[in-house]
Amino acid sequence: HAGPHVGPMFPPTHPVANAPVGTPPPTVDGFVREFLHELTSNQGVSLERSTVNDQYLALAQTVRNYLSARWIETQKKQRTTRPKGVAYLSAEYLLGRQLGNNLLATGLIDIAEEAMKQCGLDIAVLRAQEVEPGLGNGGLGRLAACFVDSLATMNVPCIGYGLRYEYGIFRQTFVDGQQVEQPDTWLALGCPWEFAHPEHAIQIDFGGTIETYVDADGVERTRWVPEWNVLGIPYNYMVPGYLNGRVNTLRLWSAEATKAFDLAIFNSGDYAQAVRAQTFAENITKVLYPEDSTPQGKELRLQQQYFFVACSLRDYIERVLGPEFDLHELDSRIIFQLNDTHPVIAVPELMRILVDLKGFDWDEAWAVTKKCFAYTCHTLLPEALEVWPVDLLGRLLPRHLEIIYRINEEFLDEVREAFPGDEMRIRRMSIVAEHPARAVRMAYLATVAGCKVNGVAELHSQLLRDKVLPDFSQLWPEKFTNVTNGVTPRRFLRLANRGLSELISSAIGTGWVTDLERLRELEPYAEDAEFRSAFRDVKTRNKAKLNEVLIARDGIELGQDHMLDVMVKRLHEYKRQTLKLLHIVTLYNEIISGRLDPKTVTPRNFVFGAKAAPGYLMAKQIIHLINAVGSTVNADERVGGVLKIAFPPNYNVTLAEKLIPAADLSEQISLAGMEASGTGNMKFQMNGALTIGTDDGANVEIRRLVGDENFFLFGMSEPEVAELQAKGYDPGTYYESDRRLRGAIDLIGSGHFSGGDRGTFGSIVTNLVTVDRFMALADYASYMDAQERVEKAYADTEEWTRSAVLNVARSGYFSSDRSMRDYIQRIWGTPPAF
Ligand code: 8GP
Repeated sequence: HAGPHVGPMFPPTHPVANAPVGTPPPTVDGFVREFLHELTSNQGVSLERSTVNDQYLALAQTVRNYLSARWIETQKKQRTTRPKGVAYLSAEYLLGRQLGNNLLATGLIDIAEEAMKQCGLDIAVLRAQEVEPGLGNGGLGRLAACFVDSLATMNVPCIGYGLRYEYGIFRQTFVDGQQVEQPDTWLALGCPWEFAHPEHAIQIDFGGTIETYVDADGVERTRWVPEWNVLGIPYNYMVPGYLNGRVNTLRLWSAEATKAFDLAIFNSGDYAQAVRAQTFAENITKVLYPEDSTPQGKELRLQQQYFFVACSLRDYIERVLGPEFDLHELDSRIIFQLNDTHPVIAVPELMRILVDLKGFDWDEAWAVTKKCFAYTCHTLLPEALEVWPVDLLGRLLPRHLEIIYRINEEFLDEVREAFPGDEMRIRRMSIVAEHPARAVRMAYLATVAGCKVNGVAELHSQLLRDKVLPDFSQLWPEKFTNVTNGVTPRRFLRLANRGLSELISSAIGTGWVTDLERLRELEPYAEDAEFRSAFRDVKTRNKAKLNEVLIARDGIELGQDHMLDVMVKRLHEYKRQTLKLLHIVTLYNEIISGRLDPKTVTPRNFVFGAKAAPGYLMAKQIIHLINAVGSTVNADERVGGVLKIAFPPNYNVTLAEKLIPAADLSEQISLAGMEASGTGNMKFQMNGALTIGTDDGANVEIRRLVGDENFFLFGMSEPEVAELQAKGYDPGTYYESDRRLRGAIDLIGSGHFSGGDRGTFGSIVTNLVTVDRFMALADYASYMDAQERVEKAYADTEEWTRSAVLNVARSGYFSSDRSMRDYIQRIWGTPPAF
């Protein structure tokens, strides 16, 4: 790969060392003064009269003041050095709480803690007051948050662009075991981390028609005559690097009406009509679409997508680069990374800007555009690939549709030239699908326009080339590349697992926080009994903390001294939460039918966390079943408490930070060839859980790194899955021939978990036995075997700990810093700036 040389990351320095000139070093006294000042001047209350929310806001303000000086400094330097930067375009950022991370990044954790103590406050209580911004669904959104953290830490200029949803991912509650969605009112008590800039509002157009005209030079040109518009208001968030003085920007857009209010109509007494335009406009950023891995063909969603990329392109071109900049050189200053297909409408938008507004001729504009975009695909599910009906596009963005048609025409000419006479291929590859209805395939548009296309783990990138986009990879093999996902060790190890972090640092120093490969130096400690014992103590303490959290949060009490077996991720059939359930129900069934003595079973807590898309009925039924099995098994005295099932509602980043450090066993059990990568799998490994998993997504790379002896592999491989599918898969044969499996499924079907009602979970049972699209039954026996190996291994405490330590020691590759280095070398060409 030709790319710039990326040297070692800048060594972390103490923040004081590179604080802006004139900034006094932080002291506890100074911090107390600042905090009290914020409390009185911003919240307008005295310490004695303040609420926890006041205190949290004042503390956040104090940290924010400290960061904003560095933020301004970063921008100032960038204006003079003009480096190439990354614009990460993502409809989702699942940020998690900000306070702890920002304290960590500034090196202020201890000072702030002591300062709060001197004020008579417990910083943990203040931190718990923060509501996390849930502006994402799951893996894709959390990945974006990890990436911007890593770029800041690695000193790479980056702007994250996205949407400021007024309501993020819904808050999940359970009513009689069934999911009920509540609005996520994350802004209700104020968000201290955002900076609104209404004076930089950008007008975004929609609808209308296109017309041709002859310009001053006699050239025939096209222009868009839009019908309506809204304003995009930027809200800026600081993205601090870890102890390096850099603060990058996350810019999220909020929609407002151009004309908020019609006074004449209001005065006439029609109040609803007077604010109609406002309501209409503000709907664009009202809520996050709670869909994960399914496209939502909703007009409002297309509005959101166009709104945010149009704002972002205009912002970068007009405000960051400025009117003097020669846009022919655009790729020297920016790469727009498309996080899945949600932002792909940016491609025709850039073409429109260059051709219609800046007077480029088409070929010139296309040459620039092709160099400025790169596309990351995050899925393998064919039904998850976004497609926009031509009718809708034409109505909402008529000029963009026309541009897409022309891109397609020229692209298909290129295909014709490469494969003369192959009309089938032309039809397969067309950006515009003709059946079932005319529609634009956004993944194809992204592939045609992008300078690079990447998958998110080795297996995924290979399947992307071979199965999802085979015609494209044949035409342009050099366009395709892989960047395996990663996660930020700052949030998911240093911050979430303070005990383990301190243990690691006491053994190998603190360098691992920004150079995670250094965890390798822990390998010899796996052989050190004292270290292993300390490692176990950390796990035990993390479990105790988790217990406290779950009791306070949900009144859930886990079994004491149980193995902690965790499956947390969005609820999807391909992820196979049902397979996990079949394991649990089998154990339960064997116990209550007297074939298994509970005293011989390793006591386990099974913890689930999962949200189902509100319209995904099967997923919701599976949630219901997990809860039903949980309440039945937990209450059954015959089990003697050895199996304990917990399903805390509303799994989010905050809960992940408590669950993952406490886990012993990480469940990564998707059908091979379905999970693009997974990132939870990496977080568990990094925190010393062992994985039971299929050869899918990044599990493949995890297993290769930790070694077979430190990983519980089971199930079919992807080629085996393909073979079985080709042969014709019949789940019924597995059901018929496996007594334990049949027993478990029959128990569910019998109404045992639904008060005798066979109907409640009938569709799950029928689906499993007759369809089972994700082959849970085919992998069941192998999964049960692997679980038996888990039991045996767990019984040998020293060996288990040894494996756990090696898992941590070999997790360095899964730092998102490494992912960023790969993007820089393979795709972006944006070396660290200063
Ligand atoms: C997820 C993948 O399912 C997961 O394996 C991967 O780790 C993560 O992306 C980050 O790369 N994909 C999605 O969340 C996704 O496809 N979302 C839908 C909107 C397409």
